[in-house]
Amino acid sequence: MRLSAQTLSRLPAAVARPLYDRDAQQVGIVHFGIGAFHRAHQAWYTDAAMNAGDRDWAITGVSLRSPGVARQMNPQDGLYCVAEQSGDGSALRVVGSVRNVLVASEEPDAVIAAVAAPSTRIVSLTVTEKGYCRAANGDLDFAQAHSLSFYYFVTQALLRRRAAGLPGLTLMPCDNLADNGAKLRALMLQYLARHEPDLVAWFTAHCTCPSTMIDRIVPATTEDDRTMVASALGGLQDEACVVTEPFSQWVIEDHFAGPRPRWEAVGAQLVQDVAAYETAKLRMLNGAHSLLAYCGLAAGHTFVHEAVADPTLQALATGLMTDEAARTITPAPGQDLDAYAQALIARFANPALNHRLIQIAMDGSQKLPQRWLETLAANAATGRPCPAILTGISAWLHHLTGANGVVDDPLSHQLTTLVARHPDPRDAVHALFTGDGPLAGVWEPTEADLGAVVAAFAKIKEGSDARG
Ligand code: CS2
Repeated sequence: MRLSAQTLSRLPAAVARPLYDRDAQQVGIVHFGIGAFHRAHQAWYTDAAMNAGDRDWAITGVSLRSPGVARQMNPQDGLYCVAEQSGDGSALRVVGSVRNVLVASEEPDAVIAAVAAPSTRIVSLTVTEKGYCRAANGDLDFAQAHSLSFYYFVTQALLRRRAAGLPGLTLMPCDNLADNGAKLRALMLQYLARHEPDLVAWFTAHCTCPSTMIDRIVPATTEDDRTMVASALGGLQDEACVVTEPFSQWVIEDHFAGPRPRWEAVGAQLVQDVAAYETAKLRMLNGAHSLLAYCGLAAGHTFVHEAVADPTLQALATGLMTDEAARTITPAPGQDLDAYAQALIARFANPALNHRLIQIAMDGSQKLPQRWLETLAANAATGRPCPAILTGISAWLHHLTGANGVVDDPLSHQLTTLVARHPDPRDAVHALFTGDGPLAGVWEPTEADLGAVVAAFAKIKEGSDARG
């Protein structure tokens, strides 16, 4: 028997559930990219806000292509369980904020209608870094931003809203990109200027794109997780459950085109400027994550908690955070970057989360500029070396040789061909990061940097070859 509106009353009394009348809520948010992260983060905060008395912020989720999440959630009336896990045990809550999930490739008109509906005030996005369809220079890649991208659906809906005299929307990106609000706005304006130039002035006057810093570690759900959740739900099967850590953080630029949920009443921080939080999170947490992923895989580990238990790798991750990344950040008032680094090591060590290194290793070409290259560039300006990140770059090169299996990256063909053509890491670094390389324009390696990469690469390769 599946979790659903009908079976909710069968849940064991200890399991928390929605305290509001779900059927009476209007949809206020349309969310593109309703994966595990959104379900454990924004939808969870929104459910908490409605539990605390807020109304009419139900969410329509959109998957652009894959029907997987719709098949999991729609038969459950959008209900699912968030299980927070740590060494101290687990806490479960059934979340009710998601009304339904649409699959854009199957029902494009329903997606446009949802965004154009009068009750919708916010369109939010977790489409991953590559979902913004950027070319290497950061501009919109029009070939990628075609009729199955969120740009198309939002534009069609904005045309309808303008024609109907409805208010504009807040477009809120929740992906790990630096300055994500300003980036989304610039890309959206490029799309409109090409496809609907008439709409540019209306968009500028009626829509906003606040930046957000989002943080919660959410590994991909496994069959074991589903079995554990079903047993905690008294036997009810939940195909859409997510497992996460107890920690969560959401810092949002308070720049909305219209109303918004009272997320600040349930732990989110609404601020004037998210930059310091966002930079710290991307360069420290995500920077250390990518380091642990590539170096950890090279050292034969599978999970983040295993990699961070390895003293050499823990020292490397701490070095990246405190000696390299933190040095490039001007903290916001009250922000303590050393304490942040320590807390991150403790979060990575959570033994109850099976967070796979290979999941983090995905899409390096989209992640490394804001995680590593900006730190390298900022330190280069003051002549400070970055041995940990350079070791990370060596481990990424090793990853691109296919050492950890098939490379999962939108640029995989280009990257793996380039690394195969340049077996000397010095040449590979030049070809990747300089000239017209796929990651050029952020960081210029010095001779000393190249020497460090060559030495680290040899060590990584030796260790990995020795293990067979
Ligand atoms: C991770 C992030 O997969 C990855 O690349 O670094 O998803 C990370 O777990 C989250 O950003 C934590 O907030």
